[in-house]
Amino acid sequence: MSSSKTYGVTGPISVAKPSTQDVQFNDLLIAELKASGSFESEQATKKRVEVLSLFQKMVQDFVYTVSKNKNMSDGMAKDAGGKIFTFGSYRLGVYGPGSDIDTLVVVPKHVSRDDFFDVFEKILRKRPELEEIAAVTDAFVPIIKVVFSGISIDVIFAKLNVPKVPIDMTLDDKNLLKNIDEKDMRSLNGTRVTDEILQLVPKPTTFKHALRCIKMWAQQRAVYGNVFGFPGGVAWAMLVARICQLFPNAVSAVIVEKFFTIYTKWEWPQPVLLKPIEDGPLQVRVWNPRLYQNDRQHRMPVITPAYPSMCATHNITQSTQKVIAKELQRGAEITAQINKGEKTWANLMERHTFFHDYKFYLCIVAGTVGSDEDHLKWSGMIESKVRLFIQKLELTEGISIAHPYVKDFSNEYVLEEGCDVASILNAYGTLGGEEYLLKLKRAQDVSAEESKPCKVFRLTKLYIGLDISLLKSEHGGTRKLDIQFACLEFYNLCKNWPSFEESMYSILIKNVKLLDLPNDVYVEGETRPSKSSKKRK
Ligand code: 3AT
Ligand code: MN
Ligand code: MN
Repeated sequence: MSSSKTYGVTGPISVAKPSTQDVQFNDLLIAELKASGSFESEQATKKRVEVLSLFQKMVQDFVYTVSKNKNMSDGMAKDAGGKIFTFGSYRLGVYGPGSDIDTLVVVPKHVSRDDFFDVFEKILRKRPELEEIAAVTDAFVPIIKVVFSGISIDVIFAKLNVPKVPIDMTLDDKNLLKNIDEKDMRSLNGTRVTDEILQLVPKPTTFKHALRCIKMWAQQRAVYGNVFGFPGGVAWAMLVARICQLFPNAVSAVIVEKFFTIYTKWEWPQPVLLKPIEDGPLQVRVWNPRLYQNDRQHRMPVITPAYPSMCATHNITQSTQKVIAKELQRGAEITAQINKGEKTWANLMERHTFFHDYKFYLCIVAGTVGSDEDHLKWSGMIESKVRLFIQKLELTEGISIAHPYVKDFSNEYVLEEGCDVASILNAYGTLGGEEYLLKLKRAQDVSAEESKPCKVFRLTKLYIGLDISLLKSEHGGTRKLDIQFACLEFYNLCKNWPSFEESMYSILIKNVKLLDLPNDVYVEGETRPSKSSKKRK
């Protein structure tokens, strides 16, 4: 079936049907996705569907219970409804064996967020399938995280200003956003955006397979992750969706190829839009670079389709943009070669070489003497600020790229007698420090009973690769790079955290040369760079 409807803000570039060669090209792509474990088994997917239908029942049970408590009649309490929606990779149809299910519980106006964290949580706790549960009531988007029948499920909540939420309810009507609070609006956003994306692509299956490929590529190449200034899942999805609109009849492999050729030529900061930006009934900001100075600073804007439209890539910095551009270029070259039979899809997905590529790295170490939860808050806060540090580094003379790595590394050591926090902090993150650290007791190697009397020092490290352009001073000699100012500002920013306590939390930024990178940043089978390897920039 070919599509005649026009999708997006311009007409298609080509409506050509796939050639025999396109189909072969595509078969190879699907085979590669299967071989690398992108899809889960049919049985596992069936399990997800069953769990979701059970959750739907629990949500109705929840709304019914609260309604009855409010003295509603049995009929009215039943009619009040309640519905579970999904978003994230599950909703987009690009989930793998390790994915969670992101869900949204939507309820009518007489059911409150407090009821969700009380009545609904109790309903969850009663289930024998429940393996883990953690509620975070004070987050930007409050959430209950559970592991249920072996599946991780994130549950968020939204209350609508309507008397009932029937089972056939959809969330596309923007008037539903009237008179609801900000937390509810934020919670609704994920589902509203993913639902719209799926409606705005001509062939959902083609889109899903192409997106699986781009997600895998972006993860392997370490250009996936909003926190550190790269596009996240939703942004990559919209980028792929736009290409699907431009080539409505193409197979996934061609979409992937066009993805690279089009985005290597894209004239940023021209935005990627899936439909014209809509006005709406609320006093909320809609992305508009003509109106807002802030929005003009977005380097590679990718705009969400659901009202109120926002930029999903506002975190991209000068450096991460350069890194993304280089990866897109590589993708364009390799897909062209795959087309000629000179390379394979597996070549496109080869792992990045971040820990080989730079002569100099910075390592940010966050340490906590305290609970796991304390450390998660401290290190999470630091991670969320790394982007600002990157921007400061970019302004430092002599730095042409400050490239953040998209994953952190963590460890926990038992503080026995004779080992101190400062020495561990100094040793962590370098090859030179490894010998010292190996002698320490790791918390994961001792039983809870054994480590109880001792304190545990928890550490997380993050790496930034630096591309340094040599500086010449006025007198002809080379000037030293001075990152003191950027570091100092970052220390201050982190230590200004309201829960900061000098006795509990530490942070240290260190210079690490390529050959002094520790072993744990390399994966099995990856050879460490050596003095003779000439791969360095
Ligand atoms: P997986 O297949 O689950 O790995 P995903 O795309 O579903 O990939 P997540 O489950 O992490 O990724 O996130 C789903 C959506 O939830 C994406 C984003 O809109 C929202 N989200 C994730 N983490 C946060 C967060 N810390 N704060 C607010 N929203 C978040
Ligand atoms: Mn998810
Ligand atoms: Mn999730």
